[in-house]
Amino acid sequence: MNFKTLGEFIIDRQKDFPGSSGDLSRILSAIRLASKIVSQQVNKAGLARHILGGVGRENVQGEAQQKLDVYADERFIEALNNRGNVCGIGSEENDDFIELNKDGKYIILMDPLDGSSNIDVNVSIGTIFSVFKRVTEIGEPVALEDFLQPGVEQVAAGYVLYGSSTMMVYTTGNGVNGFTYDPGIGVFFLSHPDMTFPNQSKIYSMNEGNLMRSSKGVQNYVKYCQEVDKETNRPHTGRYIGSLVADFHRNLIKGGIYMYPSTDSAPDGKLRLLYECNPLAFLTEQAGGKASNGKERIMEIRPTKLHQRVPYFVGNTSMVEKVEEFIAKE
Ligand code: P6P
Repeated sequence: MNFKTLGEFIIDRQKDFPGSSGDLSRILSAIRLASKIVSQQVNKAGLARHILGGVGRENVQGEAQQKLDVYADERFIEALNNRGNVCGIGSEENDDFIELNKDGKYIILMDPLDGSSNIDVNVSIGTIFSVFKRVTEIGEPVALEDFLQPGVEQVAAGYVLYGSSTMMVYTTGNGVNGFTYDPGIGVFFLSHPDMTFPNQSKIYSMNEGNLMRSSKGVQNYVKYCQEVDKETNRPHTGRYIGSLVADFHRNLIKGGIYMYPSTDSAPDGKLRLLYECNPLAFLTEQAGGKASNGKERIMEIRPTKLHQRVPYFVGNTSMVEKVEEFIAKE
């Protein structure tokens, strides 16, 4: 096997941070461990009756919490807490942030299992994570301001995709690399080095059931995607899995744009800035793409709430800029 393992890669890349304490490496290793544990359960969800279905309550988002949501949330919190260098975690599955070791230097924001409504129909789902250095004093309890940092301050971000294979894709600000998990030996191998959006792109990804409730600019952009024009590679192809990590990952490899705009029933859109939009925006910019709310760069938005939602347009720069043009003209 001539592939580098994720463990070797993490250690190799520590050289990018001269004088590094290895804390970030330990965090990435904790995420690696938790993703293996979650992957094992996700991949037998159909058989694991004890772990399938809802828990009979809603999360802060008002969404029915799935047993696997709670299971994944607990595994990532445990693994990160055991490393001792994380002072707090903000998670989609918890109303408030969770205080961990007050001597920890880092905070984590995560969606432990995004797209979990797809579990019962065997569609790919994912974990999304974002890592920041705390802004409050080490030794003090973590505070909300540690979590409400703009995306440009992220030190690492990535996702785990539980699909036909389990993959971990992440960045620490020096490009994007993808690792495929071999469950037979319990190791992630570097299978997708230096990932970048391809130049050619013709996939647009949106829940078009929301189209008539979206702005005129978005409606005009989708119409533009559907027009026949050989010159500009149209009509584009519509693809929507309904699982953000899966849609994003396909676009990163094949090129495309993912859109979740604001609608009249969801004026701020559906996706959460801190643990969905920011981490994928960091990966996107590192891979040569663009992420905006239709008007401004996602990673420059100063957050005001832990579970804040934003309209989201992410993918190939040319496609994001084209929809921004239509929005500007509306
Ligand atoms: P809709 C899943 O709940 C999620 O957050 C993303 O994974 C996905 O892209 C989106 O919501 C699907 O939302 O409204 O199209 O069902």
